[in-house]
Amino acid sequence: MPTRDPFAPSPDDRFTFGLWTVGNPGADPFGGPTRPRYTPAQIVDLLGEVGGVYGVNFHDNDLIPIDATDAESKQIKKDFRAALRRNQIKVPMATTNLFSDPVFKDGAFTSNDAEVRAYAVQKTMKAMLLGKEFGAKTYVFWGGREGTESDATKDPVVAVQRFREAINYLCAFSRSEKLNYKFAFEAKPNEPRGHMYMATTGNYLAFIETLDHPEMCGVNPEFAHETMAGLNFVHHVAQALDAGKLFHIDLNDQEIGRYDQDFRFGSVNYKAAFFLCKLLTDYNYRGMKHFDSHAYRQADRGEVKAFAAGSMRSWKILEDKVARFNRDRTIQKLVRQINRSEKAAAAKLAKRFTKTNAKQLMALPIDKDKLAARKLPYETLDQLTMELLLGVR
Ligand code: GCO
Ligand code: MN
Ligand code: MN
Repeated sequence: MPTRDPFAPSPDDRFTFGLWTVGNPGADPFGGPTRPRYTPAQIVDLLGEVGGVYGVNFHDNDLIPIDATDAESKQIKKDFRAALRRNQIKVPMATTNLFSDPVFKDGAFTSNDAEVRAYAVQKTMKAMLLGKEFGAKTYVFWGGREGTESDATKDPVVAVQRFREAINYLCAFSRSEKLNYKFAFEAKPNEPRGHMYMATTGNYLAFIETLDHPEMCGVNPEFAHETMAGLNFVHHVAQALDAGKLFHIDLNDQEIGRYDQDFRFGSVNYKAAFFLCKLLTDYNYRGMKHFDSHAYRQADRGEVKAFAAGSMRSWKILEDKVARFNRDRTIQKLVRQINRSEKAAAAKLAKRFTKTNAKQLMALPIDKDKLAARKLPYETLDQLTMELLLGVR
């Protein structure tokens, strides 16, 4: 009897892809497409062939070209809906393309032109309705063109104010139309703009608290985005989790200091990928895991499928590594050893401020040299982690 593949994905894993990710035709700034452009329905069929996929997400114009006629749009939706049904694939997230058309050359919600800003809000309202037609629950905002090359061109405080005005408007629209969206903001430091305003997930966590409806807003951090800037992605996700704001996540990979590579998840920084998987597992994240990446330019249709299957498989393998880490006795003993007792008198006094606690803590003799001399076997712990990851443990 063939044994079940322990790393096979299932819809329960909540893995999603985008029409623009698996449908990416392989063009780059130096050359045209290397693969045919598939229709939305063909992309859904491809994901169905891969198997185990929960959902497919889209920008308004991934589904309906910006200049489509009503008749064309009707036909595309009909074909797409049929493909979703026959492959049992859902649409959990939708978003707006506010970056490709020349009208957005200086931004959408932050453009210096008030009519461009109005057009961006109008386009987003229409795209929110389109997403709802297919059952999307999360609405992602990625401000691809919200930034500058030269700060002579825009007042950066005004830009934040304009952004807030647009988001408050759209929150109110979602509420008044009973669309029930959760908004998820996606930061990125640069590309396509020289500098983007909301460069990190932390920028958005602070911004959200200034909105009219912070409760409906969270973040969609992307592995490659913080990594491009040389930052530790896992720490950004952790802060979002702590704030109860991790509404969605974009998984892919990226080498530090390079162009925006959008590599297959797990293909470069697999140690960081492991710690991300551990974080989401330990904190029981149940949201969507969206692969925002694309296959190498050399890939044909079969290789695009291999890319999609590989993305999910790597996550499942890392989940298995996390389980091993969490039940490895030697590793867990070290973890306990390095997290020293909370029961010590000083620790208890420093836990919660009261005037009495503070007074007692002030007076308490603490031997700092003794504390400094305590063992921290971090070399051993990290080496064991590496051996586990490398498959010899
Ligand atoms: C990028 C971004 C986008 C967004 C997408 C959804 O670097 O191009 O990651 O792929 O995720 O536009 O909002
Ligand atoms: Mn990206
Ligand atoms: Mn993304």
